[in-house]
Amino acid sequence: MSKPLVGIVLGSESDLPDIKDMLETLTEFGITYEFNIISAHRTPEKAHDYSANAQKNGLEVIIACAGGAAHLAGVMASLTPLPVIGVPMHTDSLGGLDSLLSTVQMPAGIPVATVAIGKAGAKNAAILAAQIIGVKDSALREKIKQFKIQLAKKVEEKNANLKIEK
Ligand code: RP5
Repeated sequence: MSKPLVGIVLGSESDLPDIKDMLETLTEFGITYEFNIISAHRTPEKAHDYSANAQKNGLEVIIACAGGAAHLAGVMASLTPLPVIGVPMHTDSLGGLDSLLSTVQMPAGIPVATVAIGKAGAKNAAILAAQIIGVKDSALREKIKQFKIQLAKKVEEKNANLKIEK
């Protein structure tokens, strides 16, 4: 089996249900991935090691998903030259606004490409990872183009059906 290109890290097992679409989307694009539960706060040494060794281990993009005081993506980004996508997970307490702000508000010098809160963001993280890897992979770029064509088609079909119902 080929080595994973995308390293997904989750702050907690409780984040798992919201990343289903992310995993499916990566699979649809034929992108290999690995995922691990690593917490910036509960397993800080492991977070450090994972990020510091990510490039050496063959990864090209890291997707970090965390909720609440969500420092995981920032910690990942601080230790690797690889692009890091941050997914702010939904929280019961503040709806994920806490996760969004703590993921997106990075200090100058350490960017995290932050996507939307929760499931939509998780799916978009997979697409963005595909687009990053697709810069040097024309076959993958073609798949992304086709994906966008299909998205537009689905909207047009829905619009056509609406007209029939009118
Ligand atoms: C974060 O804290 C995790 O990413 C999760 O979204 C949130 C709550 O974690 P649990 O208390 O459910 O393990 O680290």
